[in-house]
Amino acid sequence: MSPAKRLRARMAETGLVHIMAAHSPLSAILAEEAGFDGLWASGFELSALYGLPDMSLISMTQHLDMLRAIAGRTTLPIVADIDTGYGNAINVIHAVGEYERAGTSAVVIEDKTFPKVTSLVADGRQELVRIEEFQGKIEAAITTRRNPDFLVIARTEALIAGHGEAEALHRARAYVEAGADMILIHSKQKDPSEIESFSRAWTGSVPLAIVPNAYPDLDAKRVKTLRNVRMMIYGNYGIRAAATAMQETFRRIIADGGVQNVHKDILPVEQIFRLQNMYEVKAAEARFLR
Ligand code: SPV
Ligand code: MG
Repeated sequence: MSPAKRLRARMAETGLVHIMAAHSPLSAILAEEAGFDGLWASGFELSALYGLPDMSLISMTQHLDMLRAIAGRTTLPIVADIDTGYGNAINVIHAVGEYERAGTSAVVIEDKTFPKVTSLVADGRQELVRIEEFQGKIEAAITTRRNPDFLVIARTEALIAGHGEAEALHRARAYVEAGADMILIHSKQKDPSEIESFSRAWTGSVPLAIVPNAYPDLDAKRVKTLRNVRMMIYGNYGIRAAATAMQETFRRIIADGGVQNVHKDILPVEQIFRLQNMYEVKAAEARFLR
C-alpha cells in the first residue's frame, strides 16, 4: 500500500490523524517513534532551521532535498507544505511532479501571492490571489498527480488575511469545485473560536485540516466534537522543541563553565547511535567487510 493510501486509510479508520512537523530526518525519526500518523514537511521549520524567516526565501530544491532525506529515513506519510506552489499553475505542475516523485503523500498549497509571508507574524503582508487563479492551481495539481490517493489540500488564508468567515467559506467551496481533496483552514486568533465556527459552518463535501499553532487550546478531544476536521498538523512544534532544548543546554554549559552538569540531562551518545542506525551498520560491517 502506498503511504498516500495508508494516510487516507488511517484518516478513515481513526477519524483524525496527527501530523508532526519535521525539519530533518532526525526529527522525523523521533516523530515516528513517538507515534504520529504522518509528517509535515513544514516551510516554517525548514526556514527556521536555516535561520531565515518563512517568506519564500528557501527554494523548492532546498525543501525537496530535505524532504528526500526525510523520506529515506521514515515510513510515515509526508504532507508537504509547498506554500504558494512556487509561482503560478505551471510552477504547481512542476512542483507536484517533483514532490510526488520524492515520496510525498500530500501537498498543501495556499492561496497567498508569491512571495508569501508567514501567517502568524503581526502585521504580515497577507495578500490572496484571485479565486479563479487559485482554482487553476488546484486543477493543475490534481491533473498532475499520478497516484489517485495523493492528496491535494487547498489552504485558504482568508481568515489570516482578515477577510472573515464568509469569504473563507466561499473560497473553500470554490477550491473543492476545482477538485481539492481537503481544505486547510488557518487562523492566527489566539483562541479557537474562529476555527470552531468555520468548522461548524462547513458543509462542503471534503474534510478539513487545521494547524493549531496560534490556538493551542484546541486539543484532539475538542477537535473530535467538530464534525469536519480529519487532520491536525503540529506546525512548528518540532523546531520550537529543538530550539528550547538547545538554548537551555547551551546556556547551562556557559554558566557552568563545562558540560559536567548537562551531560546527564541530554540523550546519551548511544541513543544517538541508535537513531543514526549505527548498530545496523556495524552488523553489516561484521557481515560484509572482508
Ligand atoms: C508551516 O509550518 O510552515 C505552516 C504553518 O505553514 S504556519 O507556520 O503556522 O503558517
Ligand atoms: Mg508553511
